[in-house]
Amino acid sequence: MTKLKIAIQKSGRLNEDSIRLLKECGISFNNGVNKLKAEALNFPIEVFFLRDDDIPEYVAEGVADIGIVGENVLIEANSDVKVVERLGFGKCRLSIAVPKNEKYKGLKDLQGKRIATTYKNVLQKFLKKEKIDAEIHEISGSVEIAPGIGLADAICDLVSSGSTLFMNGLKEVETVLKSEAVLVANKKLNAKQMEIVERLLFRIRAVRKAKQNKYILLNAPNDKLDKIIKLIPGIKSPTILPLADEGWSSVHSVLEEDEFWEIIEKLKAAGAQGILVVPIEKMIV
Ligand code: PRT
Ligand code: ZN
Repeated sequence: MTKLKIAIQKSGRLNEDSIRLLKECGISFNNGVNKLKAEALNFPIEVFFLRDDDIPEYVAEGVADIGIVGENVLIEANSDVKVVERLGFGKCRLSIAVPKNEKYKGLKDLQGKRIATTYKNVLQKFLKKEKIDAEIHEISGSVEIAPGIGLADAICDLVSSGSTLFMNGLKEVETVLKSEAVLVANKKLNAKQMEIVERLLFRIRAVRKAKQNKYILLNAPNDKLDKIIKLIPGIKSPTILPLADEGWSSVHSVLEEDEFWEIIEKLKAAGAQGILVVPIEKMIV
């Protein structure tokens, strides 16, 4: 039987979310503590636990068929793989930061400066595109301390909350790249392997869609139903069931997370009562 080899990060920021995603897709396997690989028990995949930096090349060379990796690592590595899906976790940005007391008016201020980074290739391309001639110092870690020890005038590093920059007396001045975890695939998968990728993708999309939506139940007086129904579009249209209490109905529907609070406020104002909001586990539309 054909099995697909998926590479995920062994430990680090993407490890837990990658494992969680696969488990939410109903795939069970052992978590890979002190292990290089684990076989799924109920889905034709084998999970490889690797350093994130190795994943793009392993997938490009077919050692693994697919992988989960940060776009930042992928773009830096410039490997020949296909991005099949953006996964919505591991979000961060690759940014340029300078000492916070430095006056910074724009990219021209970086001209002739020394910038420390672990993302040499991405930074080089960015500076070239912006026609800035700066000196790139490639270092392998703790980039944020480089200006403090006189190694560089600026840094280019990943930022999520910004607290690392703040604690090191730096301020973010330019975004070079926005990144999130992506599912990548080898470009030469055969039809059988692609079929497994499609099955996995179907599950991933159902899980992600469910997270972006909530199931909502509420009671409404019948004379307000029209107004309330207009507020909640639902997948097709809301389900309306009569309550035992005459003159009242129960309305069931699905709301998107983004517009959720705004709609709840409007529903209350329109006369809805007993509003229940329930998470959705999987959503196939
Ligand atoms: O051991 P391995 O090589 O596999 O892991 P790693 O140490 O190289 O990577 P890891 O686990 O730190 O990050 C894995 C991936 O998570 C990255 O490639 C990004 O795609 C993603 N990611 C998301 C981040 C961050 N957010 C992030 N904030 N990766 C690193 N950081 C670091 C950043 O480098 C800086 O040191 O966190 C610090 C800044 O965080 P804030 O919150 O203070 O801004
Ligand atoms: Zn790494």
